[in-house]
Amino acid sequence: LMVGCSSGGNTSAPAAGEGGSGQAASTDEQEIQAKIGVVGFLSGSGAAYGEAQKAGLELALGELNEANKGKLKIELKFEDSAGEKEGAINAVNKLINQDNVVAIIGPTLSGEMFAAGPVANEAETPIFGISNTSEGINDIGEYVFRNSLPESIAIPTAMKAAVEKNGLKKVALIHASNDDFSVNGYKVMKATAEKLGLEITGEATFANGDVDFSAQLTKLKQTNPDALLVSALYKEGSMVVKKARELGFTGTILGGNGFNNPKVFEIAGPAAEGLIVATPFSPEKKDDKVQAFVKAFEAKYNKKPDQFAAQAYDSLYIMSQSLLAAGKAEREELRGQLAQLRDFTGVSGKLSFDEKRNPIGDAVVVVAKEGKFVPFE
Ligand code: 1QQ
Repeated sequence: LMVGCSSGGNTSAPAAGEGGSGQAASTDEQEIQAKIGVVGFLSGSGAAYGEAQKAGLELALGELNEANKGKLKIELKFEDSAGEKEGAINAVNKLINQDNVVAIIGPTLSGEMFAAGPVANEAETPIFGISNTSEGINDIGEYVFRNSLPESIAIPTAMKAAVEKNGLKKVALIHASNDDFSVNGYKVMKATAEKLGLEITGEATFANGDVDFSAQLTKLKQTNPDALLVSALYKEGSMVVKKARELGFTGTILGGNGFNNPKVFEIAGPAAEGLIVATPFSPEKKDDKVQAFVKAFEAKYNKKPDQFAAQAYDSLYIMSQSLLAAGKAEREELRGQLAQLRDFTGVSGKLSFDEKRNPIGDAVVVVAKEGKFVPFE
């Protein structure tokens, strides 16, 4: 295995692990040089997720390197996985073995983490999911962390609110059967429907990459549900919403974490109106920390941050805090500090972590209204 050290090769700081004794000078306080890899869905059908994550990370990077001057300098190395398991595995291997990163943030999709997480875990390199919401992510191994709120918390929150306010009794379910996240979300939706005593009138599936959903939606509409529950990524999910409205479905539509991106409004257009989703982050939240983040994000990018940007932003603050506590950019020490995380308040809310490093937090329920998500109340 590689020595678990990282340092910026182009700086004057001693490069621990690169020849010599591998020891940094201990006489004076050296600025810690930490190279962190990022694996993101930066191109392809879900590129808006990766773009939001990159924007959130780069905003946090600027703030942290300024605030930590003389103590810690973080460098980010981005790799594009294009949302593919193979791409994520290759990126993780490269970051660990070639770039010698101290930790990895990402990959974006749960399915990618299920594929690439074991590689990082085997190489004893911390890997930190910022958007992996499926059950079982932390079971990959003790080097695997995440700050993304699981669907098992978010979806029941949204469904309970929708049942209460919209009086739902009968629901139909549709999901992408070739995506781990969408399958997990569907399972949570189904279990929650059963728990809430809702009648399931019908179920249908599609595959990521599909563009025609009329057959499935025509059939589901005929079962006369009060609500359509959609577990999908934004591209297919938004097309499903659009088609359901085109076919004349007027009931409630509720989706999972995949819908928490402004692309939904671009793809679904006015058909997005009324769509209900749960998220740990809302740029509307009346909280000083959230509003300072939204302001800084808007100043830098001229748009509001979404949940993916917020969780990415928070993750670098967690990394910074843990690296400073570790006192060096070393994989094992960093893992130890991350594992000690018991609670953290970021812009995406207050999180606590259970003994399996799973985040526990509150979701807010939002509804699409005139091109943006607003609190569902
Ligand atoms: C997961 C998700 C997706 C919506 C991330 C883009 O939550 O894959 O777990």
